[in-house]
Amino acid sequence: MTRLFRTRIEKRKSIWRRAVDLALTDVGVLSGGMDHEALGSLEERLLAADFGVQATLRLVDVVESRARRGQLRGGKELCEALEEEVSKILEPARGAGLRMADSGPTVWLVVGVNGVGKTTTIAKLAHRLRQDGKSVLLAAADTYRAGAVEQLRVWADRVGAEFVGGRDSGDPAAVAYDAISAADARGVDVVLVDTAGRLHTNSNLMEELKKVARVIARRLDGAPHETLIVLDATIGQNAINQVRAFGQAVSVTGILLTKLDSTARGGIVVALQEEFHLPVTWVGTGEGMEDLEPFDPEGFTAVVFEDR
Ligand SMILES: Nc1nc2c(ncn2[C@@H]2O[C@H](COP(=O)(O)OP(=O)(O)OP(=O)(O)O)[C@@H](O)[C@H]2O)c(=O)[nH]1
Ligand SMILES: [Mg+2]
Repeated sequence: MTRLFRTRIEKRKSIWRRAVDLALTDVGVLSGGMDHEALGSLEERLLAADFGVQATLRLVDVVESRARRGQLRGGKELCEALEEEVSKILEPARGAGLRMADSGPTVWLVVGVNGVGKTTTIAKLAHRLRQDGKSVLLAAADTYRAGAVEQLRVWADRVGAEFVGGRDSGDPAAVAYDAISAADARGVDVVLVDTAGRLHTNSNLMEELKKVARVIARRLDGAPHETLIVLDATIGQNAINQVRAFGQAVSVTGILLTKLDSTARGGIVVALQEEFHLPVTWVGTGEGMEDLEPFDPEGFTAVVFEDR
């Protein structure tokens, strides 16, 4: 194993170690089982780490029934039981890559509320794609926030991507349309469509987003190949409401989870999977363009439920 590869694995591990610290060794497992207090403490820790009510209840139930059958004799067995059950929850996320078109340009539409990291994550994905030898076009369909078009143009230059931007206050659907036409004409592999941040409660802006998705679908058969919602891992269970609300406007196919470097509540990946069965595909771990990691369910469970 190369040193670089080992360093990357260590970095990934340390992110999850920081982002989900359950301190399971402090949950008292009595010889032959867990008492009421220990179960309560486990439940509290899972909720505090943002596993969400649904996944937490499922996990505590599993632990309780194993304890009742005398299968939990210590911390190691507790960790194994949790790891096994969370692996089942995360199973659909395993190996979930982002879908590419069979031929012609691939279009990924990126949505989410204000400030969650949409534009930065698009830049990071574009950087990855460029490293993989793909040609990329960034479409600035955020014509709403002043400076948004320029922000994406700067990223396009930095990562070596082509760029199509609208005028401020222009029609975002028209930008997406023009971007796909340009990609088609120039033989570009992947178009990443950046959209304005919008509160999921703002119905006008949600209507506008529907129009963007509709126009993309009409312009190119099979597009968008992915509709990715960006979620800020630091906001907790509100992320669940955001997925639900955006899901009513557009058909969300995957989740990009940002700011894992700034949270101790990374259990949200489990809550999201349990609730929506939508894969978390990539996670953001900083502000730089290298700070993006593929989400790896096995790595996650191995680190989070390590008997430390
Ligand atoms: N620490 C950290 N900061 C991040 C990450 N991703 C994005 N940010 C920061 O979050 C802030 C907002 O990022 P943007 O990419 O502009 O967010 P946006 O969703 O496009 O925002 P709007 O277009 O205004 O809706 C910036 O300061 C980013 O550097 C991450 O993974 N970790
Ligand atoms: Mg933005």
